[in-house]
Amino acid sequence: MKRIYFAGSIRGGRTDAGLYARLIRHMQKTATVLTEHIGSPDLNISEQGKHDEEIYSQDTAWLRESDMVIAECTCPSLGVGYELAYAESHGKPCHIFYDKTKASLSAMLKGNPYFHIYPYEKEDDIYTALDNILNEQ
Ligand code: 6IA
Repeated sequence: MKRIYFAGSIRGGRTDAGLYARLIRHMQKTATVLTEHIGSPDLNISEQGKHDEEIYSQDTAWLRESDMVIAECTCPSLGVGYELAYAESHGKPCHIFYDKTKASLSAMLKGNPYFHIYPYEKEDDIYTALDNILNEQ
């Protein structure tokens, strides 16, 4: 099974946590999602500092082990931006989704031809694109 690193906002804001959980559940039908906690409704985002080195070390290890990165970028997140640059530097395919009715993606992602960008209007559009991505690579 393919190993997916799913990236979504945590300290950048949890508005889309429910969407992340639905996307993760969908991908888990055909792939292994290394970061299923991203969709968890009870991440304590006010907790600061204590475990940050462990989180960085674990997440960068998972990025290196992954076959590809799927990122949901409607809610801007410094961590997700960092992860995408890290994945690019390790040659991992990166697929970036964002709701074009709600957000304007950073030029640093949109302007980089390395990234596969999927602006969407309806959540259903994401599942179709995800199925194509997971079947192709
Ligand atoms: O800057 P952000 O926090 O929005 O960055 C989100 C991205 O960084 C996600 O795609 C995660 O892969 C990673 N990340 C950030 N915080 C955590 C985390 N925290 N655990 C795992 N990955 C993380 C646990 C809870 C914490 C708030 C104490």
